[in-house]
Amino acid sequence: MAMSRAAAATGAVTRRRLGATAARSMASWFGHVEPAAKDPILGVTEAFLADPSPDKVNVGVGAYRDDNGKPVVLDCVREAERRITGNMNMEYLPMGGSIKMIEESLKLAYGEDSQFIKDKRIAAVQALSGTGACRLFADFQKRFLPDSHIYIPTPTWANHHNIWRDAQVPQRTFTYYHPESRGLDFSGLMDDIKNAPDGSFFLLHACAHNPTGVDPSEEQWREISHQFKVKNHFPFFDMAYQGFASGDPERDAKAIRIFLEDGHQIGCAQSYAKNMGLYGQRAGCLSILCDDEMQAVAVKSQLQQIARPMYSNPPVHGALIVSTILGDPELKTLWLKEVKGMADRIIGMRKALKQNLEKLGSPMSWEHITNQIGMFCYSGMTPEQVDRLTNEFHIYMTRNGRISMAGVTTGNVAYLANAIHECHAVII
Ligand code: KET
Repeated sequence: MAMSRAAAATGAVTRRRLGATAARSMASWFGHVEPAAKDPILGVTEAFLADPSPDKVNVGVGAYRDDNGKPVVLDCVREAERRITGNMNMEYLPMGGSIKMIEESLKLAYGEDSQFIKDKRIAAVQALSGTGACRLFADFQKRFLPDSHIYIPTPTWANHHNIWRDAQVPQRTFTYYHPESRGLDFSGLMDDIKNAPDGSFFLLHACAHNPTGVDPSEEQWREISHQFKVKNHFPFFDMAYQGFASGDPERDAKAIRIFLEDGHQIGCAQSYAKNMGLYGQRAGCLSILCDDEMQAVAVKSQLQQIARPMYSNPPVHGALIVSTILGDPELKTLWLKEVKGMADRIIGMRKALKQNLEKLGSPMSWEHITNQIGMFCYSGMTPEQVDRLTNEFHIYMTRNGRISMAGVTTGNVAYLANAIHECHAVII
């Protein structure tokens, strides 16, 4: 709104009276703002894009690429878009998002015939992809259980720390990975579950743990679930890779189903970034299983109230794509085939990377490359070795040694293996 002339004049007088010092500080409102640290994952993409080398390889961000290294739009998504075009309006979605998309998401996570869905016991809202779902939950946790903590696995997706930090929920960590075996530290994990105060919140990766690619076995999940019951802990599942672990979304929901069978109340963050390739559409869902329908209505209304001043309501296009695909048996079948295709290509690249390293005469064991699952291989390389890979070979990856297998292709796998061999295998 334009300022009246009188008000502008008063402002000018006030500024003169404040004197030179105040004027200087007014001129630099943000002079004290230091540049933020680079994001450990998305910062890698920025560095990759800035590198002019024709040899460069990006195995940083967990984003699927085809065998030519190109981003993929799934056929089911293209078909859904074709059906949507000209058929939609641009109205706001409700604060909680698309009801249809939420219904379909719940079926994926909780099971097609879930009694919890029938009993309307699940409070769920469409979220800004997996990140937004986690953030909404963290804010909800802070608001309604202000004294609670969140237990986060070591290691985890770096952004988990930021999300719960910004929601002002204090964090603790629990043991997860066993560096020597490059597998799960199951006894350490169980000890930490037992030693946490009763009724603690735990963040669990539902499948395809990021960054390690190491998941508990079904039997181990059962033991974890049992111990959660004994301790009355709350499991919050981040499910960003449903379908990417085994190639089958139903199988990848197994951990959640075990917890449900055991009578836990759970929270779940779902993302369609990876499994539908909808990265930039920000399509996801947050759900919380409640005691009964009345509680679910209350919880949902509170989640909406958290969303309203933050972004008001979620975007419509990605939600429509999701509900169109999952709501149509033919498109859903196509989607399942395409998810499996992506998972299989990654599994193939794991084998190829391992074989290439062995062919080079690497004396080390590379079994973990094929034992680990999902998008990532947690290579065991040190930050210094990763720096060498980047500086000498133009290979971009996170400094924790994580390789996004989704960025490995028939064309770059030999180059990658050779560089790893140079920087890693011979040093240790
Ligand atoms: N949880 C996990 C475990 C995860 O790896 C990601 C993304 C997300 C949630 C969030 O995804 P969203 O796009 O908000 O649905 N991970 C990859 C991308 C990123 O860091 O943003 C990654 O680890 O490379």
